[in-house]
Amino acid sequence: MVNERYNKRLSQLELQFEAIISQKNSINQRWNNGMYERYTYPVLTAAHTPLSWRYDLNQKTNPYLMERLGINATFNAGAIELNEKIYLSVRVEGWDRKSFFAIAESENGIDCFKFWDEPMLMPETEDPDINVYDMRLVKHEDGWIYGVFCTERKDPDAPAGDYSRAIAQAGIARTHDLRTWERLPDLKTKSPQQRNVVLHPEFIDGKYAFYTRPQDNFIQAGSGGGIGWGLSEHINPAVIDHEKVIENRAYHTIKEEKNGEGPAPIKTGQGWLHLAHGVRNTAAGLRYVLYLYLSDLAEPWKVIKQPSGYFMAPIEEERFGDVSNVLFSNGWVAKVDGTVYIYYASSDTRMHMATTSIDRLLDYVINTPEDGLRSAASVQTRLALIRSNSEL
Ligand code: M1P
Repeated sequence: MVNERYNKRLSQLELQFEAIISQKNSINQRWNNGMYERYTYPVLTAAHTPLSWRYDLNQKTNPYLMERLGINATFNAGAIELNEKIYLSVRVEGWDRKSFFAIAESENGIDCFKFWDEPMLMPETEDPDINVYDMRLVKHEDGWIYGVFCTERKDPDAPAGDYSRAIAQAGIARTHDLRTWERLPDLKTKSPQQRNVVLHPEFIDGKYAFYTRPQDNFIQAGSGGGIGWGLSEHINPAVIDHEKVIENRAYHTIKEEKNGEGPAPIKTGQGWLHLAHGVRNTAAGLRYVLYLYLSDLAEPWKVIKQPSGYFMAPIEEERFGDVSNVLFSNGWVAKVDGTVYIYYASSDTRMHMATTSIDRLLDYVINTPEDGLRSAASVQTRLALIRSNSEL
């Protein structure tokens, strides 16, 4: 018998889905600060995932057309440009809280992102990952595309009954086509926890270089934290013997609690441009914002410019989600004409994008005053601005 209700609901779902994935995007004119343009609509949400990932579309086995395997969020995506298209390696989180990776592609990188037919099949090591997330995609000068991501497993030393203590480490995989992945051993460092590990795109003295984030425990940086730097002779396996912190946390700043490298840095004539996240505590919980810094071209571990404050913080709907008050970015693309596409997630829920340029980012990092670290110093910085304006 034809189930009319089923058919009607399915066509509605299909229509809604088509409307979502073909939505055109445009610059949000209300938020122009000269540094970048935010776009009006999120580029990816849970509703962008194909219906066939969430619904059993067989009327016989799913007569009520139930969404049994829903998707909770699509966020924290790595980004890469290949064959003039933009590809995002998206953190897709199911209703079961497990994250996995899936590639979404777009012709223009601004709208109409579509997920590939199936999620990524990431091989496991002999110690299976419990959860994987936040992949940074890097075209390395060795010829491979690397995906470096967080692999999380239950802490074997957690006391009985503690089901939240986890160990985070950096998983490493490589590919040539984003479809077939070779999993390499996890990065070895001396730190008990690693998250936000990023592979530098070039060899340094013939070695692989990583930005790391050593941490004492799963959530708190403790005595650790700060963006670290370490070299490894090989990538298979990658082992860092000496890790040094190059971008520190600091009291009463946007990165007081912790910070972490975002995507791999962009090479410019004036140094390596870095996008990172800074975290501070508030009465309402942790607040994650994005900031920029510049490091030396020949010695990328030497930070040469640190503008004060944040570059981007959550606004409007970006403020709300599963983990509210969070902006996080692990993907950006520098195009040949100098345009930069920044892909960022809000509140661990959805993906957005903003456009800017290498010139503007360099102007921002080089000419924005540093943090004086005291209210009186901030007043002096602002007074200098006001007084030079009054002389115009
Ligand atoms: O929930 C906010 C972010 O928390 C973690 O980032 P960090 O290690 O810097 O605290 C990550 O789990 C990240 O995925 C998440 O967006």
